[in-house]
Amino acid sequence: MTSVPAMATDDYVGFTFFIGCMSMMAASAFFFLSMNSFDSKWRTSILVSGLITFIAAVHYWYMRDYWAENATSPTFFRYVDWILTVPLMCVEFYLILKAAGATKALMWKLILLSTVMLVTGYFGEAVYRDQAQIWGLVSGIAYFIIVYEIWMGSAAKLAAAAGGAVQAAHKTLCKFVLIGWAIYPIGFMAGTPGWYEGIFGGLQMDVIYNVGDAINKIGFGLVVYQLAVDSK
Ligand SMILES: *C/C=C(C)/C=C/C=C(C)/C=C/C1=C(C)CCCC1(C)C
Repeated sequence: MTSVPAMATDDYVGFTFFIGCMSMMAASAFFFLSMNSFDSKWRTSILVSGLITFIAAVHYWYMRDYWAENATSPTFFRYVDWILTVPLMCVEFYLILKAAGATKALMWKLILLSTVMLVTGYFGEAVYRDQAQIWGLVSGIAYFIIVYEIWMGSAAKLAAAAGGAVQAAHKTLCKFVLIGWAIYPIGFMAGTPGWYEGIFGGLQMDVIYNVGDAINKIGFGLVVYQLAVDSK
């Protein structure tokens, strides 16, 4: 029989991996089970909310284990999780704006930008760590283009045209991307060498990422859920 490793009371990384895993599982059950009570128009959106938290739950299971075993950051699992879930969050924007005329081109543009953001981030964090600031900067530029696109670009125009509950939900998702996603570069700066070390170097990268994931993945899903409730 395998035994469960003990967790130190000040192991905040281990604790947030553990609670992150449970929260993502609970959120997935919530989204999946509520799905069929909505109009078919919203079902795909709620399904995607559930897939985002479910994919995260599985990765958190592995990351929690990896941390318990090695006490080092599970960078690989972290980025595999993100490369699957962040594009799905881009799909959410497309899904809620689809009725207002959103095109697949918009969806792919956001997916491409998020992929660039994450691949360059991974290079800085895991592959070329001594050039982390350059890769982080490139990643940050891709991030800002996403922010621009949803706040002021074509996505914003479609949301304005849709009006009502869709516009309100779009606006809230935009705030998640602007404020909630901004948590991640802080984690990156806490965990990589660079000019920012003196400012963020004392913080725990994984705690920051774990808090960011809980806020953004579950929060995003709840915004979509609320939209489905409001337009029932
Ligand atoms: C569920 C996971 C989410 C929403 C992950 C989002 C991740 C980011 C917005 C990461 C952004 C980064 C930068 C903007 C610069 C530094 C490198 C990253 C990848 C941490």
